Amino acid sequence: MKNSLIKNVAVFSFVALTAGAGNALADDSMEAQMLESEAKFVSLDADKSGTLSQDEAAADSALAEAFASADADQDGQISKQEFVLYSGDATAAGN
Ligand SMILES: [Ca+2]
Repeated sequence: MKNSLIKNVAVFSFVALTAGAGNALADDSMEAQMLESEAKFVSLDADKSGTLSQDEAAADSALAEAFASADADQDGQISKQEFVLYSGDATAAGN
């Protein structure tokens, strides 16, 4: 049940992006993008500590490269919040 909901959100996000994400959809697609970031975060957090170490970030070459800038408070760990912000910035820059 929960999995199919996540799948639907991912499909919706893809459709919204493909359609050029009109202004009316901005809030929804932002939310979908956040869910996507969180899912990515969970998959990278190998030891389920709730933060990404430099070793864990190494699994994603783009994140490994941007580790220092993604680690906003420079504590050597990327929190979920830092990762969501980093993902949003990366997506914005990609546009
Ligand atoms: Ca940090």
